[in-house]
Amino acid sequence: MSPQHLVLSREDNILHIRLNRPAKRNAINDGLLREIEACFDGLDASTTVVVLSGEGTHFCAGLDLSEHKARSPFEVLQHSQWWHRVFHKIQFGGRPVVAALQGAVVGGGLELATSTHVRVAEPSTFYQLPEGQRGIFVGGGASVRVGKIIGADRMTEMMLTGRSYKAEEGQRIGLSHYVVEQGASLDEAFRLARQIATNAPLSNWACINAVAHIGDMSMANGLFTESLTAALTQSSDEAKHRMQEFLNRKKG
Ligand code: 1HE
Repeated sequence: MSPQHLVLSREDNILHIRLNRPAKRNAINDGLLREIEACFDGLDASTTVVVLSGEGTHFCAGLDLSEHKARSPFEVLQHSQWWHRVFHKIQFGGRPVVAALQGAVVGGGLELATSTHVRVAEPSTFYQLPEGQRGIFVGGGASVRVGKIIGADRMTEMMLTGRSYKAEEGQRIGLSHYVVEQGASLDEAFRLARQIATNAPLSNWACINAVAHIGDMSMANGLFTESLTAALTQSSDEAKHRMQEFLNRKKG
């Protein structure tokens, strides 16, 4: 069944997932989350990189507050864990995900953005965690992912004061990796995605998975895991072929 809240398209091995609820500023309701999950569950070998963007003037306004209903503590816990599962699939699905950002990247929208690997922002982009103002707490992984990027201390201040970081400041603290001209984030995201698609898929998989997991380990376990990952990648036929290709190159 074709998705209702997403537009999907493809350029060679790059899958473009576009959040498509611009009238609601791409707020994430259960339907949209379900469709994002189905997309990442359904990735096949022909997809080596994903570009994620939002239709309209805002990337994503976070949790769809109009879907709020009284839930028991256990139901809230399960709902939050569903968000975690979906964003885990984005971060660890083995495909680099490049996000094109503009306008609001707030609440659950920031949680979504920080589950991607490369983030390109436009000057209109702003980042906020307004959960405190809404009387709730983050539930889609921000305390781990945003906390890791900007630090627990800065995230606490951001939530307490409702502070909004503009595009340039956001780049400075790591919320995006690039800031480009207004209207140019999607083109730049595709340019980067095409570049990433030329890497060996196994190396991309290792960059995504090993770096994040090693970051959670002790030094000894991290170094051991790095060696195992090096063993896996360097002994592949593709690595041998690519290294030989480099050595055989003709200098112009
Ligand atoms: C929404 C949502 C939403 C817009 N849920 N409907 N997120 C927030 O607290 C952010 C709330 N939204 C905003 O602050 C603003 O809408 C924006 C800064 C993103 C955009 O402002 P603007 O002036 O362009 O649009 P607008 O007029 O505020 O909104 C346009 C429509 O989108 C309007 O609906 P309409 O039917 O009246 O036209 C808004 O109601 C609707 N809309 N944002 C529902 N979020 C896993 S836990 C995660 C917890 C969180 O994410 S908490 C943060 C929630």
